[in-house]
Amino acid sequence: MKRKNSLTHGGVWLRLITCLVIIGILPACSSEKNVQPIHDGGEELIVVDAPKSSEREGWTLTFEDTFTGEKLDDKKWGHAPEWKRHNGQWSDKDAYLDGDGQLIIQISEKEGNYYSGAIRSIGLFEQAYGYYEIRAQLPIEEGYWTAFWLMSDSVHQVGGEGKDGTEIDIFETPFARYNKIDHALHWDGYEKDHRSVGKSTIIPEAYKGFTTFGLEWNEDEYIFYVDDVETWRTSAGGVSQVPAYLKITAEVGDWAGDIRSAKLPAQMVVDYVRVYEKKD
Ligand SMILES: [Ca+2]
Repeated sequence: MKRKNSLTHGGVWLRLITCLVIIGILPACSSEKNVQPIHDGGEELIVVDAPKSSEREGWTLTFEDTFTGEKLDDKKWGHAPEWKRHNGQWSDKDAYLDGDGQLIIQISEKEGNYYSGAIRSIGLFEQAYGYYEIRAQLPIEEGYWTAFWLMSDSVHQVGGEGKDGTEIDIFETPFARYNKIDHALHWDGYEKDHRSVGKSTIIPEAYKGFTTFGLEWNEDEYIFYVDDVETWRTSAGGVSQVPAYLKITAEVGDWAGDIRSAKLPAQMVVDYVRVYEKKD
């Protein structure tokens, strides 16, 4: 299902899967970068972009979307309202399934106006604590950023630190042009009492092919991962104790640089989203 896209988006890296999964002979393996073709008697046997198993030791899967089918699953997601956002506007038509197993979050331009895709699980799936993971291929131009984040409407409640609601940005890419991946927390609204902390890490590999971004959120701290490597650990704001919904978005804004240099439409390609809760 995913061969065409994987090869198309592979660029100079041939996105070949690390392992042949021959049931009972070779175990599945999870690393998807720096992959070599596997030869068998002169014939190249290649499994492209085999999905990583959804099993996670010590965790129970509570939400999964692999974005198969032709239409976004309305039992899991809705489009975010077509609000104006910074220098652009969210637009339903810029968040869609490609029919080949992937979600597309697009950034587009029409008559000098900029649009981007955004979906969210508000009212459909909300959870406190757990492990949250997205696998996506990110665009790397200026003028827009992509993000996977968790949101609670109670983030607007001033006081109580972030314990009564925190915006948790599992990843965002305002500094893609510097090869940076950003994580951030926001709480106590977005006005004068707004508090925020963040971590920015230079990870060029994150912009090459598909990358996983993960968050463990437990009662004591948040732990952020890029391709299963820990990038930030914090308990800032006291750690939110309330359920949050998922958001996958792109936005256009000066923060990310000059949109006029971007080749549009541009796309973030999302392979899957998975959420887990810790087993007792
Ligand atoms: Ca608060």
